[in-house]
Amino acid sequence: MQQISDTDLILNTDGSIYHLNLLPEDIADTVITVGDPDRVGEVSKHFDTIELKKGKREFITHTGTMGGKRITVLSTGIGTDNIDIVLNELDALVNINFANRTVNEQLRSLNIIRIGTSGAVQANIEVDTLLVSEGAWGLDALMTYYQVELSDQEEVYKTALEHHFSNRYGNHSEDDPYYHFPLKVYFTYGDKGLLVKLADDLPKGFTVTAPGFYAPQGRQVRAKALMGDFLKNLSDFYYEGNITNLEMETAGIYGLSKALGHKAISFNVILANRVTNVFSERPAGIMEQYIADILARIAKGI
Ligand code: R1P
Repeated sequence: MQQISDTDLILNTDGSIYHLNLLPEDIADTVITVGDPDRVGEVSKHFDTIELKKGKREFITHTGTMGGKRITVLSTGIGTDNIDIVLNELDALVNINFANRTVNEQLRSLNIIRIGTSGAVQANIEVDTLLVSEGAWGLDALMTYYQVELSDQEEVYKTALEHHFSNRYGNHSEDDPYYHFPLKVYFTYGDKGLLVKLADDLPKGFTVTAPGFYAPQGRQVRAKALMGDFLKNLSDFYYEGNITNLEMETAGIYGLSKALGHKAISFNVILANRVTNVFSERPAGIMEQYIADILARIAKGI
């Protein structure tokens, strides 16, 4: 069996995985991911027991039990570059034998549940609501580095958004500043089983994962955005539905989970409405409320 090299899979001297600083026994089969390291404690304070607290850089992990079930909460930091590290290292922890550096014959499938914040791009989605991503487009480049077989429907969604953008920003003359727009888009669904088990009664949406927070999400502060009307061009895209919200991790989580055989779902706490320009008046309180709600769903559904 082929061995994975010391630099493809880096282990620390104590045998833990390089960035997450975790040993295989440190994680549960259900892993909640949050962007903000401070949110880890806000989740684990609801656990009945906590057996482990570890961390390195922005990757803080708590593992414990809730209603007799083992559960891990882990912070990813911001962006799909971090998701690349988190998903590959979580997978290595459960599916690679660190002693002989080979892939286990029996593969384990994790439940990966994102609890994150997000901005709505439709006027009728109110701040302080909870929205679940049925699927997500990645406008970042992460999944263009992996071979993932898209379903026919995923291929159709991917192409539909690419066509929409090239109609708006491409097909112009060479001296048009938008002509060289380097759009790379991918689309992946969340896990249908988890969507049913944990979020059947919740509003679903289609999410765009952006590779940045400012111009890549249509914000104009000082650095001048290249693409005029970017937010409007996202909002008015329609293919069997609109884009509902923008954030920075979901498409990477869905794409890599699919590539590695894990199940993923992304909960978005809507803190901003980008069309009406309203921001939540109680971002911490509403997140606290939804953490409790989502944990109750996990306790019941998984
Ligand atoms: C940007 O402020 C961050 O907030 C959102 C985005 O996806 C990005 O990570 O999620 P989190 O609140 O989970 O970090």
